[in-house]
Amino acid sequence: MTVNVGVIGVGMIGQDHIRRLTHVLSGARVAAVTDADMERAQTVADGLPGAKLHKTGQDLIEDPDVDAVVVASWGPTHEEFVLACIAAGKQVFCEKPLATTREACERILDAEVAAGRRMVMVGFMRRYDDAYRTMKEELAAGTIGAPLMYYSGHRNPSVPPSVTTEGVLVDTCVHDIDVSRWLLDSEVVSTQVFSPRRAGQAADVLQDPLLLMLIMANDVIVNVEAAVNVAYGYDIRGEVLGETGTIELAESSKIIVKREGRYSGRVPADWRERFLRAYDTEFQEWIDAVAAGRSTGPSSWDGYAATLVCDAATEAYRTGAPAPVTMREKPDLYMVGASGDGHAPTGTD
Ligand code: NAD
Ligand code: ISE
Repeated sequence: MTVNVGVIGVGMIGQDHIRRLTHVLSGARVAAVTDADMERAQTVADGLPGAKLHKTGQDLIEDPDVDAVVVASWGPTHEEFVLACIAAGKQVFCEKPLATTREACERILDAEVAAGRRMVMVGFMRRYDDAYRTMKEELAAGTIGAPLMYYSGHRNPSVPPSVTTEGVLVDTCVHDIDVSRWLLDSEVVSTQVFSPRRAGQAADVLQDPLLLMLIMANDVIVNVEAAVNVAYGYDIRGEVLGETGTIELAESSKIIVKREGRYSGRVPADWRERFLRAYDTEFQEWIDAVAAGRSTGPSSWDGYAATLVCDAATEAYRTGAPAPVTMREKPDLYMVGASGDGHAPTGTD
């Protein structure tokens, strides 16, 4: 079966996902696109033989020729489109964030629970990265005993001057928050934000770097370092300290060159390069699940949890004090094994 995918939002990541759906992966084709910028949508549609152009996301979702939907528009628009997909009974891949407020995420949880089946996958692609997956397997195997602390380094070469400190917590640290919950199989119960000496090249309004502490329900403490103007490249780091050893992400360069008494490797330019394979795997698993009539991957619950932690981190940054994370009870639908989620445990109670 070929899954006919409709894509809402054809900006930077929307176009990258269209490229992989069209040229890299199997079992899917892009059948329809839309964007608030109709000129951009038209240009993208012109490059996709047979793809329809819709005026709005709602029109695209209602199109009977669209089997499943990718939402890659701006964060505040996600709730509307995800709810419409659930109402239409269509599987939806939603780029992070699931939605931008607690209330919006809860409306999505309520709708999915009322529908009685999972239809939403959130784009937390790190869970599909080989290195992170191996790290999780080693942790589960008990190779280094119980995890005690986790360091998550997230460095971007630069960000546009419009990016705010809150934006870094919500848009960048959200990945560290999700991967921490997933790796450590535990929810975040409170968070605190520290402001180190500012980088001279950061815009005046921006606190860069940031240090975010996450206290997990299982007492592990996570130390997230977000630095978004490091200039030298896109550098993602991770190290778990366990009772009897450590596990860390290796350097991602494919080769190391040694010459004239020095050695060097490539630092990825951006998230597209660093997580290229992870995005491919993420989408292939989603397509395969949609074709098989089941759900997979990070759920609405995972999107909800991440948004709550981002909210708490924003509050902690504002006050300088620790901020608690309060969650509603986890519905049965999101318990491991309850929804056909064959891998990548999301049972982060
Ligand atoms: P972008 O600004 O390049 O593209 C977003 C597009 O959505 C634009 O073309 C815009 O016109 C369109 N849009 C906005 N509102 C719309 C609406 N109501 N209907 C239809 N289209 C609408 O942004 P981007 O960098 O591609 O980010 C898009 C989403 O992907 C964001 O939620 C972002 O957080 C997420 N993202 C995820 C990753 C990741 O690593 N997983 C990386 C980058 C972006
Ligand atoms: C971007 O939106 C992403 O999701 C990237 O993965 C992240 O590294 C970057 O900081 C964000 O702006």
